[in-house]
Parts: sequence; C-alpha cells; structure tokens
Amino acid sequence: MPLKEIASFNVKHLSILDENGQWDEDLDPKLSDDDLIKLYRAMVKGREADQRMLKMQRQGRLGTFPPTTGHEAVICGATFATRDDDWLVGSYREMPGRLMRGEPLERTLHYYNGREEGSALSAAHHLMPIQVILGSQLPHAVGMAYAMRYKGEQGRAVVCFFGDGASSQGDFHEALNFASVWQAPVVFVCQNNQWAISVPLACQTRSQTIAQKAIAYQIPCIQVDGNDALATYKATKDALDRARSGGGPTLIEMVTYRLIMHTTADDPSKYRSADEEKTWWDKDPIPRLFHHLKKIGVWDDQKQALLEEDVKNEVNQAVKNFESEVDFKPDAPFDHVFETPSAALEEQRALFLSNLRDSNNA
Ligand SMILES: Cc1ncc(C[n+]2csc(CCOP(=O)(O)OP(=O)(O)O)c2C)c(N)n1
Ligand SMILES: [Mg+2]
Repeated sequence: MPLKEIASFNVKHLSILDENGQWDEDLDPKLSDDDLIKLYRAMVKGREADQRMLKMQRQGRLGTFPPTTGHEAVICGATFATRDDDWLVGSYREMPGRLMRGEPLERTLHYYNGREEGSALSAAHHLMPIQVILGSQLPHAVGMAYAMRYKGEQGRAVVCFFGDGASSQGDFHEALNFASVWQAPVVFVCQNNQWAISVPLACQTRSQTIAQKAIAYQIPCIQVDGNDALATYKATKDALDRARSGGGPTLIEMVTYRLIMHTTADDPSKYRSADEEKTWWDKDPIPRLFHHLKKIGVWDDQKQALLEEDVKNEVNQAVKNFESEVDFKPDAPFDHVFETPSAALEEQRALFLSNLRDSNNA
C-alpha cells in the first residue's frame, strides 16, 4: 500500500502595520477613530504606569515587579477585543490590560507591596488576580470557559495570557487538550517575548512556532506580530468571535520582546546583547501606532502632549492615593494561608511584625 498523506497543516502569520509604517489596509480591523485613540491611550498609559513603577521600585517605594514595557500592543490589543463580561485570566505581565478593564492602578501597587488587597478577586472587572505560578492559569481559564458553556452563558468567553516559557509547562498541554475536547470558549494568548528570564526561546522549544503546538489538539492557531496593535486586536477579535459562536478555543502566538528587565531583580545585560535590545526598541509598538495615527489624520503633536500630561496626572493620582493609605493591616496575607491558624505561621507573623516595627523605627 502506498503511504497516504492523511493530514497537512499550516501556520499563518498576521502583520497589519509593520515597523516601517507599511500598512495593509485590506487586513485592517477598521476601528473607528475614537476606538483607535482609546487603544493608543491605553498603551501610553500602560507605559507611563510601568516606567513610574520602575522609578518607585528603585527608590524603595515599591517591591520587586515584572515590567510590561514593550508588551503594550499584545496586552492592550487583546484586551481591547474583549467585552466587559468576558473574563481575563493572566499571570504577572498584564498591568496595562488590567487598567483597561477598569481596575485601579492602586490594586497593582498593593500587590507589589505585599498588600493583601492586591490579591483580591477583581470580580467587577472580570479579572483573575495576578499570580506567578507559570502555566497554572491555563487550566483555570479552561475551567471557567467550560463553566460558561455548561451554564449556557452564550456569547461569553475567556482570554488567557501566558508566556513562551509557560508553554513548556504540562499545564499548557492539559489546558489545550481539555479546551479542545470541550470546545471551551477560550482564547489562549501567548506573549512570546522570546525569553523566560535568561532562557532564550531556542532552549525552550525546537518548534518553529509556538502557535503550531495547537495543531496537535485540533485547535485553530495563528502567529501575530505582537508589536502591531492592529494585528493583536484583530487576531483576538476573530478568535473571540469564533469562541462566542460555539467554535471553541484558539491559540494566538504574539511575537514581542520584553524591552527591559524580567523583573526589577534581574539584569538582562548578563544574558542578551545591547544590539538585540536596540533591534527591538526600533520595533517599539507605541511609536509605531503613533506615526500611523498621525499619518491617517487622527492624531497630532498637540493631542500627544495633552495625552502625556493626562496619563501622567492619572498615574500621579494613583500613586498619591496608594501612598496616603496608612490605615491598613500589613500582616493581612497571614490571615489567608490556612483557615485554622498554625503555630509556625503565627511565629512568622510575629517575626514579620517585629521586623516591620524595627524598620519603621530605624
Ligand atoms: C511553575 C514555575 N516555575 C518556575 C517559576 C520561576 N519563574 C518565574 S518567571 C519565569 C520565566 C517565565 O517566562 P515566560 O513564561 O516566557 O514569561 P515572561 O516572564 O517572559 O513574560 C520563571 C522560570 C515560576 N514562577 N513558576
Ligand atoms: Mg517570555
């Protein structure tokens, strides 16, 4: 018997607006001028908040945190495609999207200063809390999406963010498998920034793309220029439309770059070159969209100056609110570890409070 080809696969790459300003008008998602400005504004605000947090961390006013600079097109484009009652399930690198959903920046500042309020479920905004266990959010997202289907909540969906490194976790594969078998309305968005701390993508996987990993699970997939906000929006919108109409999950690989450190405790100059970083600064998603908006006549330098002033004021206000809070319980995280307090934990609480008193008296 001759060998027969029984299946063949391909992976598409979506780019609408490239770093040279080339724009594919046919593929353009045709957002209104107002929507384009909203999307751009969210990206600029995300960058402003991130850079402000970096300064605060360096001044000892904020704990260690993972910056989002460079990831704005992935996060904001995908979030912009969601509806208010869709759930967003992420990890730790989605701050600009959290702001877009209406969660105050103060919540993120609480989280990175070890305040329990930062870990509260942001149910009003349909946001799962920030969490750091790589890949663990994927099965949760599938469970949530399956529950939506099971309860007959037509037209709702879940968007789940994770990194290239997280795609090596077993949770990723289990989640994709269940999502496919159950045809759960979930969109998996891989923020492929090509590094998992100091581990480059080539040490993470031999696959040519992360997108293609969906093929084994019979899930539609696409690779997207993750620094092109028009493309990240369009790919997510298409996937959400499919999910809402009963078409099941999608895996979107968004290729981007973490322009600065993994977290504020990391020094990327130890493992990647300045040349590589420069190449990616040239693809920065924010100036790319800025020039495009100017070119199509919806933006100008005066509007830009006003926007910058505006987002700075908003971020300043959030920082002021956060830093003026004095009446909070610093040991609240200890209340939520076990239902019944344990002696060892109470000992740790006492030590924590005594260290805090010492540092306040220093
Ligand atoms: C299960 C698990 N293993 C290891 C870690 C330690 N860790 C934190 S971030 C990180 C790299 C993650 O890389 P990636 O998924 O690409 O996301 P990125 O930080 O690049 O956005 C590692 C190994 C962890 N948090 N959880
Ligand atoms: Mg990564």
